[in-house]
Amino acid sequence: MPSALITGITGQDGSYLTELLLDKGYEVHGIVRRTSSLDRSRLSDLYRDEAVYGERLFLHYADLDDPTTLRRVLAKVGPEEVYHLAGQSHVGLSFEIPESTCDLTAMGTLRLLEMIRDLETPARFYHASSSEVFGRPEHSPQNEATPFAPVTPYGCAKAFATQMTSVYRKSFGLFAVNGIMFNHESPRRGENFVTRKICRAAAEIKAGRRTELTLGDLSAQRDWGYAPDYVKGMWLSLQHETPEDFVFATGQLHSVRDVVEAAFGALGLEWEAHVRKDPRFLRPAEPVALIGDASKAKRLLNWAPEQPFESFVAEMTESELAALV
Ligand code: NDP
Ligand code: GDR
Repeated sequence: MPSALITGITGQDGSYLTELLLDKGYEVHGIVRRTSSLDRSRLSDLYRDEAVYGERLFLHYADLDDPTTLRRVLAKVGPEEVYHLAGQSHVGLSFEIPESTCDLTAMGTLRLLEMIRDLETPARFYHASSSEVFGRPEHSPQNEATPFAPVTPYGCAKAFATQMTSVYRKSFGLFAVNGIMFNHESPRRGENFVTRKICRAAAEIKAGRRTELTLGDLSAQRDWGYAPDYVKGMWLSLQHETPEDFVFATGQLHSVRDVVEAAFGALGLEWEAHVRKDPRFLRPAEPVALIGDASKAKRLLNWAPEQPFESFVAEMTESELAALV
């Protein structure tokens, strides 16, 4: 049975990746940090399944800023593959908490690379990099050769971690891969990311629980895809014969306004009467024209995004509505 260790297993991507790896016959280990609530909602079905939890899925306490714990888990598990997804993943909040964002996301990745380098048989390593490394690029769409120009603390931290991953590949021969992922969403998206926030508000307005949704920049554009498609790319990139960096993206731009129209439209609501702009949600700097060219992933991994924009926005909105009744 192949074994994998996932950092960030309790997050959106970690939970879908766990399901994918279990389906493929892996033994899956995840690191979790101590929190005041034991509610790991995205994993709860697996956690309650006696045939899975404690049999093929194992959780270990550790923290990205506590290297001893990470080293201990790595030594105990001896994974063949490490999927490094943990970090402070909110770009807007990285302006409020830049030091901890950089410590976890940049230094946390370096610490992990150092530990893997020391292993007798180094695990294959996947780093969850981000389109935020491109910031304000000179060319669109962006691919693996596009220079980094981050404009946010989060983007700077990911740029450092991405370049370190490639330094460790080139200098120490690690099988270390950067997946440069553009935005991807699902019903399991964190509640303060814009797609989930919009879909939840649309459902609550439909159910008569509220009347208003406040947002920042409605004209901001992103290349939005569907999270379960992206975790397939993570797995494929570690099965490739050579370690390479890959862009994972849809190649299509949509605005925040498009998300609002799709979510409210899916429930037969007119959005104009409900949406209000609030400068609190504007950021000191925004990346522009982030749109990905995933042709390398298509060519070498046979990867392509499957679920289209309107379809996953509708799925997210319906899931929010179902949770209310
Ligand atoms: P989430 O925010 O949903 O999950 C983040 C995970 O990191 C959670 O499991 C969280 O644990 C864990 N974590 C945070 N801090 C620590 C810490 N100090 N020690 C251990 N674990 C920690 O993110 P996503 O699943 O959406 O994204 C996964 C990764 O991919 C992130 O690194 C993100 O930056 C990156 N990425 C995501 C994209 C997207 O569109 N989703 C696009 C590009 C990159 P806890 O549950 O305890 O908070
Ligand atoms: P992003 O996602 O910053 O791209 O990072 P987010 O959903 O937070 O923002 C997308 C765009 O929407 C605009 N926006 C708002 N955003 C939030 N969160 N709340 C609002 O009210 C709001 N109004 C407008 C934002 O300004 C932005 O332009 C995500 C994360 O998953 C990162 O971890 C990942 O690396 C990148 O995607 C690629």
